[in-house]
Amino acid sequence: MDEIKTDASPKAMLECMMLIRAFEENNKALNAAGNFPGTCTSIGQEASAVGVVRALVKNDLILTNHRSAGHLIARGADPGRILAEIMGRSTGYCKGKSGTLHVSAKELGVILTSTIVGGELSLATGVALSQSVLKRQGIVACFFGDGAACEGIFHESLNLAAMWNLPILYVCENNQWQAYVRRDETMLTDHISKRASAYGIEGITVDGNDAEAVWAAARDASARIRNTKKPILLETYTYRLSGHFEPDDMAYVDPEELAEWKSKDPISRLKAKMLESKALTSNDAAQMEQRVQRAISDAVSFAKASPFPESSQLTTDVYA
Ligand SMILES: Cc1ncc(C[n+]2csc(CCOP(=O)(O)OP(=O)(O)O)c2C)c(N)n1
Repeated sequence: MDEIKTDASPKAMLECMMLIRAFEENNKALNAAGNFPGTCTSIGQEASAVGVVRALVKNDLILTNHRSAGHLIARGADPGRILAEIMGRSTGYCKGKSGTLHVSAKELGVILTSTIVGGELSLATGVALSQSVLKRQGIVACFFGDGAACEGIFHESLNLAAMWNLPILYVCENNQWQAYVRRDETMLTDHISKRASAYGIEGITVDGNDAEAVWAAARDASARIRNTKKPILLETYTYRLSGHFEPDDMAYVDPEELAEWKSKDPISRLKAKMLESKALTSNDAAQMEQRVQRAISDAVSFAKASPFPESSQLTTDVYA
């Protein structure tokens, strides 16, 4: 049974980031071995996913993009069911009909992942409108990339949300890449958050490789959204440490830039901080690693043993 997770203790966030990393590395390995679809992994962006998602409460809703495994796992998704979905098995979140690019996990309040870049922005704005009209408590968190922030749909969505006081946290994961194009080839400024002032809303940039800082910023921002019902734009400044879509040898990335960002790896960073302050022992860390590896091998066994959907199911659940 899936359970929404809200534990934001440093230990819980660290283990969750380790699980996301192991899940994504495993997807890369399965793809390299053949007979497994390519996926857009979120390696390097775990602190952004975990920090924001763990700042939400149970009745909040999430809409995300093509790089969604971290958001789903942070919310409490079962890695086995995500993997089953990627492998087209009937035990997956959408009974094997979506792959990673269109996942919806209603039980976790994850309304959709959108493979149409920017698509989630207008849909999330619509969901926030419905939360507002129906006087529901939950706010909406909408994840998108810096590339999506260069599309017209970003401007229309934020302007409308500002005008209509919609309870939405727009989270731009600025990972410096837009597929194979460097961010600085498509925009002259470094920060997406600056655009918030154009709509009369608050814009914040946070170090997206610092899980605790992301969590604090997202928690404060979501509290303000609940109180004021006004949208906020939160930019998590981070880096995509792996390819855009597997397989990807990243030949287009400057090795020095990559090495610099690897030295800011969000997982090693939090782990080192916790070991130093004695909030974590090396034994704790080893146990976490074991639990994570067990979870991944259980996920693989579960997905591989799961059946494909029956052909009679081809047209069921296709329309909402
Ligand atoms: C409307 C649309 N245009 C182009 C694509 C192809 N595409 C998929 S991901 C991507 C890059 C998106 O960059 P960004 O929004 O920064 O997200 P990131 O991949 O960096 O997480 C592109 C161009 C698409 N899926 N949808």
